[in-house]
Amino acid sequence: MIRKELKDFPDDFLWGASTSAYQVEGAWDEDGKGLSVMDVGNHPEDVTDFKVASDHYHNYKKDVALMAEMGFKTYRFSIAWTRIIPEGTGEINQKGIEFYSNLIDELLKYDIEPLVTMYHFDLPLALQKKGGWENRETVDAFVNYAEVLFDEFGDRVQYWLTINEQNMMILHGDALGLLEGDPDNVKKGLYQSNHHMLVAQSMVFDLCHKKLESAKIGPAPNISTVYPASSKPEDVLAANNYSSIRNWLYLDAAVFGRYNATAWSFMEEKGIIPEIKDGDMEILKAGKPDFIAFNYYTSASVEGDFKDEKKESNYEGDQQVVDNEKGLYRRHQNEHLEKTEFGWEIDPIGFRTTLREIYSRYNLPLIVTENGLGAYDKLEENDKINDNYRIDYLKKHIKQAQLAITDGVELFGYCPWSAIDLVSTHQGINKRYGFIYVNRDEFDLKDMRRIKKKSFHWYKDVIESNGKHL
Ligand code: BGP
Repeated sequence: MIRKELKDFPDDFLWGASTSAYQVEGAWDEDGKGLSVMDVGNHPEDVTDFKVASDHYHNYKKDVALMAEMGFKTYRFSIAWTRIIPEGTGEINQKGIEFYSNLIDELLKYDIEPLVTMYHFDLPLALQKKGGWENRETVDAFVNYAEVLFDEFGDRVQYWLTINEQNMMILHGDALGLLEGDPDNVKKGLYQSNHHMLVAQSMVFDLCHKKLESAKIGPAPNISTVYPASSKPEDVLAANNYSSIRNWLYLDAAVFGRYNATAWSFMEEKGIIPEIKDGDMEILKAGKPDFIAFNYYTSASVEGDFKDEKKESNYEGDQQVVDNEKGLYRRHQNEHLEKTEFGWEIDPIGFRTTLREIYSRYNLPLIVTENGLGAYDKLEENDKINDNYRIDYLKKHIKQAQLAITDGVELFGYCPWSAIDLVSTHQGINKRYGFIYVNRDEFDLKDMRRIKKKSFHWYKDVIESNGKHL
């Protein structure tokens, strides 16, 4: 095989890392913050809730200083809607504005570009009580909230992300603590919610461009390449089905302003077509993203053979495990991939393929807003955390990102999950992802001190060398 000469990461490449408000901040009811669905969600009892999390709210200066020490060019964080507008609509909470304003200033002090997610799973509870995203009024509430963010922070924030992992909220809402009961019974409402989110997102793209001359905005779904279990045509078709329903439904709407035909026919077949109001499709067409942000942890594999009915129910309540859709696709165990301690398959080459697939389909600049490995890190003597497995995972993925750049993909940033340890969506604080260790356990808050992991020093060197030292 001919070995390609690798292209360098661009000089202004945005190296950084990510977090989300409810998973890292804590201070769940302080300074006028309203309740979000995450504060009251159906959370597993054997792991911590999100009330204190990593207490970033009170430690943001310390945390940002550590990010600066690593050399971050960007920091992707989310704003808690309920800190800004506690009830989702209506009154604005100045203390919430102040917190994010200070955080942004702190980042800019170190020349770290803020990359802001407007909404990362934590819908205001007040809106949920009125039907959440199923209620059309939530569209206006989101647009109004976005306008407040643009007015308050638009002078300092250049990069905006609308909705984190809309596709995972629709496909795996129960794993994320968003839904109760049998997901099948709520599907119709979900796809109505999905439509409203798509409309709201497009309106916000448009609003951003109207209000802020040089700002850039994009969606942030979780995108993974989908492998067929074999070259059997049924399997290939199943992979195509799953990719349309999992990936392209979301990005086709965000970028092309239309529904993906395969996903539409799936909704038709299931009787879950959303109500589309006059003018909605025009709204979808009008709002355009400037780039695509996406999260990638692993690839997916499916098969299309449904003869063995016994294998039908496999649902594991995890956002990275395929939930079978009878007659369309069924999860396949990819025997070529190793797994993390938490059962997520590790697939760096799949990352390169995913980057290529997205870029060739949409031709927009890409930024990776999550990628990483959750593990039970061990705090050893003298405050050492030897997270070699994390370094190995990230190294392999960065290598593949560079190969994708060499393939011609326009990639302008990489933000692994997560900058600092935080509470996982449903598996607690001990499923750790950070470069910075937070000294607490599920139910013992200890001293919450920050400790640099081995990966901290490694990533610092990666950034310093612009990806040359891996
Ligand atoms: C994504 C979410 C994040 C994050 C990550 C890791 O789906 O956007 O919020 O938590 O997955 O998942 P987990 O926390 O379940 O390990």
